[in-house]
Amino acid sequence: MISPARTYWDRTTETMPPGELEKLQAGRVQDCPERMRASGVAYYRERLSGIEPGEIRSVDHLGRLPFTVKDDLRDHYPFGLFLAPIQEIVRLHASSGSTGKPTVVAYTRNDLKLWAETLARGLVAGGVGEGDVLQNAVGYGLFTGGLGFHDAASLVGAAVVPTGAGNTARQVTLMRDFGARALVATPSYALHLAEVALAEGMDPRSLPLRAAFPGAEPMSEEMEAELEDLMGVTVYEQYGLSEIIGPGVASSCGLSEGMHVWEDHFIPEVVDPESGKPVPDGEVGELVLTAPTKEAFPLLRYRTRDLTRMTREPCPCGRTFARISKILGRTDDMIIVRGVNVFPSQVEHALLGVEGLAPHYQILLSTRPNRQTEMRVRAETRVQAADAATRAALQARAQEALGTALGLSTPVELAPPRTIPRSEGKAVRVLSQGVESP
Ligand code: DLL
Repeated sequence: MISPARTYWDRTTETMPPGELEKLQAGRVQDCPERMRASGVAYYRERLSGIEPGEIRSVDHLGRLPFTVKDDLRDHYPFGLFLAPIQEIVRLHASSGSTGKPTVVAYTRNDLKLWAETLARGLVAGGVGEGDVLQNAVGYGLFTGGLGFHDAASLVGAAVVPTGAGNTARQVTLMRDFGARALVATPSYALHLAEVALAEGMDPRSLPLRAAFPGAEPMSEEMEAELEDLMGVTVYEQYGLSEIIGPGVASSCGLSEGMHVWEDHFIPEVVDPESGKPVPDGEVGELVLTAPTKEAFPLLRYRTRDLTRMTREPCPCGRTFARISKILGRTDDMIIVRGVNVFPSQVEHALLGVEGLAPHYQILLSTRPNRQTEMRVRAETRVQAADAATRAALQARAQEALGTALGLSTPVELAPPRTIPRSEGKAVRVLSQGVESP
């Protein structure tokens, strides 16, 4: 039953002394390049040609290996990098991405077990177990969210309601009728669910819902607080990506900031995105992950493009695993406006600090040949402004907040309540307009 945190799915592993963890990781990183070499796949042979057999003997040696990037996966579409023969593969997922071929990932039976185990740790940290109804409102299908959480929730013994995303009014009714105590949804869809519940005259706070497990897109502190407040839940944020396994790479324990990386299987490094050199703990950089234990598709030093900070400060929950902060942006979602670097997450942070604005916004970019990118922000108001003066004051406050946060004067358009499109999965916040090819 949902109970306060400090419960573990796998206490021995989750609280492993750092020295033991290092030993475990060392064995795993040693094995993986050898498996790759033995596979006969030309890509691995070439990639590892400068590395002596047995050279990688600890996590500290990982830096000698080249990075893997998304294009490596695309270039070997669909199955070119898999180590397991198709006879051993029991699941395929894919993520579309905005350009080019999708990236395809594969799982053996053991990989599916490993995935459910690591994600189960996150669910149990949020108190989910037997006797709980968990509504799984992320997409089922090629997206890893739906089936990933489904298997993990089944493993911990919760009764899963596999609604997937969409059909929101019905979701809300089911949530009430089935007495869901846990919800999995993207943060933007969780907000939308709360909004629809309120519109149907149902206060989500009066429901048995106790814990939410949002992930798959950035969520500012303000957005998290809004979710907790609107739904009367504790939020346990989840992080992951299909290439590494799906959700279940890192999970929050609710007792400290950030998310514990399940680093017995997913080994994190944080590097300077330009130089690729490691940055010290506490500094922002790009998260690089090594997944040495998967059978079908292990990865060495995969560049996630996600920007975060890592800490090894002890956590009151007793877990010894490193934590990453909220994802602060992606190296590829940075917008350069009049020479200033802007991340959408900064815009969200600034807007949600302005009283009167709802957590729904769009960043509108106009790019014209030989002109600098211009940025406007459309921000939804919580209520219809009573008069022009109130509206103008709110607009001015929003512009000021953005100006301070970004160091850039940014025009703000106010949008009436409930006019910015809601998403069922990952919200689209940045819209490019007037793009012409030069
Ligand atoms: O989004 C897996 C997932 C599903 C995670 C459900 C959590 C919950 P992809 O579709 O491959 O996989 O997208 C991965 O989503 O590189 C991040 O940029 C972003 N992302 C995932 N979790 C978070 C998070 C799933 N908690 C990409 N905060 C990643 C911010 C996140 N961004």
